[in-house]
Amino acid sequence: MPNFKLAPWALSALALAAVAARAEEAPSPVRLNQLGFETQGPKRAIASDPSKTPLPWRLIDASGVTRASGQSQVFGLDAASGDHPHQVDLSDWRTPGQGYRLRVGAHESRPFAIGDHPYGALKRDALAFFYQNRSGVAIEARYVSDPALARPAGHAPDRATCFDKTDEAGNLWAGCGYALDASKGWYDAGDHGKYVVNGGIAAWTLLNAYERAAARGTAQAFADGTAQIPERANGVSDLLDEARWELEFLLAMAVPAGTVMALPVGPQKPADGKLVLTRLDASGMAHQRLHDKRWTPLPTAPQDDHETRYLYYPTTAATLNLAAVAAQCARIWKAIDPAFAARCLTTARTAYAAALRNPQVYAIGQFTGGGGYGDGDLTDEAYWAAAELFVTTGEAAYGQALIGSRHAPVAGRAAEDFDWGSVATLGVISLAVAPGAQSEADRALARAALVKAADAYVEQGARQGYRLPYAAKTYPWGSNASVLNHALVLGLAYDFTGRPAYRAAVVDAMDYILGRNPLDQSYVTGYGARPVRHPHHRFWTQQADPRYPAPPPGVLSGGPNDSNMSDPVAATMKGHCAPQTCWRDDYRAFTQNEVAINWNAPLVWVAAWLDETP
Ligand code: 9MR
Repeated sequence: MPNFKLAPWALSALALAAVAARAEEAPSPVRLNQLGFETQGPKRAIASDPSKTPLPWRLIDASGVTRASGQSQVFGLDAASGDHPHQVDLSDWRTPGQGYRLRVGAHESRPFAIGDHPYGALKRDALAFFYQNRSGVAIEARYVSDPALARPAGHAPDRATCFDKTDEAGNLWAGCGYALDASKGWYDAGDHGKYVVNGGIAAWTLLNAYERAAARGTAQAFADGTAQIPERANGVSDLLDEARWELEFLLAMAVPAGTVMALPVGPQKPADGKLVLTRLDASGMAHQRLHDKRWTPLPTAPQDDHETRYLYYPTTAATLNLAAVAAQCARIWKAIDPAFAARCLTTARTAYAAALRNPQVYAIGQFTGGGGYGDGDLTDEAYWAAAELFVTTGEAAYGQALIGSRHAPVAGRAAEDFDWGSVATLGVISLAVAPGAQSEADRALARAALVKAADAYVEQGARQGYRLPYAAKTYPWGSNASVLNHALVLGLAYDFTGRPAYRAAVVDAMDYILGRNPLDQSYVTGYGARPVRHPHHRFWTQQADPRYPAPPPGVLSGGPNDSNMSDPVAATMKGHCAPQTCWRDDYRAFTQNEVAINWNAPLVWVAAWLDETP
């Protein structure tokens, strides 16, 4: 020991450093859901060990008594993780408690809990993500877990005109002669952009959580007053209040009647980026994006973003997204707020008609300062919009569009995977669960397609070393949401059939998200012994600058991504990581560790489902 006295401030700095060091738990070779296990639910753990023969395992309670034991199941080499997993199944042990440990061979887990309803807090925190990313309103200290998370309103109002400059490829855009007040909405992700395509699927997912719960009689779980939001005493479900914040923005992104604009028509892929623009009637279409004219640095709090913001040209994809979600809105608010529902329905019809008139305006312009959400296949968007309009109105024209689509459910065929760019299954889900005009036969066909998809996911789980019901060879940007979207379909399949294998697979997916993965990482802030701490976000960016807050609990990291490793952190990992390990808890790793509304939405859905579906 050096023989000198430390100044008191140095002591406290050391103490703080020790606390920080303690907080950063070392990874354990025994991986399990760090939130713990449900008393009655499946309980699977993975130990990574090179042994080719089974290892003995023991479940030890808080007082050191062995409560269960067995032999691990050797999986062999697992491509997704690069590990040699041993699978352990403790499901038969159903006694709640704290401080359990699992010993597998020479390895011992951290203490973990078994209890009822472990997801109650998570579903609320995951929903609070949306309030805290609201644009156009102050985030008040009384509604957040830490006063440092409060902030003045950003982009209030968010009024913008159309981009009227030269884009990155040298195309000159004419502007539009109007400005829209597209205030409200949620910031998309780590950036302050607002995008109709991604807003569409995110809002739909929350609204579907509501519709599914209402159909099952559990909608009171998010009743008025259950969330910490300004609308918590307006007599309306807080889940709906939150989704409406986004809907108001989406509705505001519609192109005014009587607008003629020069837009790119058809799948143009010019080598020099120069687009052919054609003048057409854009009335009722939706602008693709609203964002800053250039990228702002990290950190930038919303209220400190003084960049000029523009509306970027309307696209068919955005228009169909608007049609779909506005149609969903129309049926949900019909009895709650008839005037709002009517506004939604008019917008949905107008948008759908505009998309039929202009079916091939793709998001191919090259603009900086925001994300593209470009998509070259809009047949799934068209199916989704027609499905939502048909469920809501029952009108023959929408029904005909469904029959003619290659995305329509067919007996014996599984529903497609979905994400922001592949949305047909959203329509299938609404046909399967939403109250509406669809026939019982339509409903049954849609359910069968979802059950068939769920069967495939269960099978995928059996082939994965970590048993997650997801088997991509390459992990996409936002892979954690892909895993959770599988869980959403599995949850629905369980609703329809009651088969325990589907519920078990939902748990498998959530186990992976909360720590049963090769990095021993909980991908949700504030949950588990090793939670993500440093997501890519312009305000929750304490790692970049200690004057900014750490993220609130309940925020999902996008997760491992070995399909696009373009950020400075990912670039150093290229070629050196198995798909499930291409991830770092670093705010600069925007391809791996960003947050996004379309990722947190399925976290809300799945956490709520688990909490409300015994
Ligand atoms: O989630 C999007 C992912 O599928 C794309 O591959 C990626 C690159 O285009 O963009 C992601 O979305 C980002 C958006 O463009 C801008 N806001 C942040 C989003 C999440 O990273």
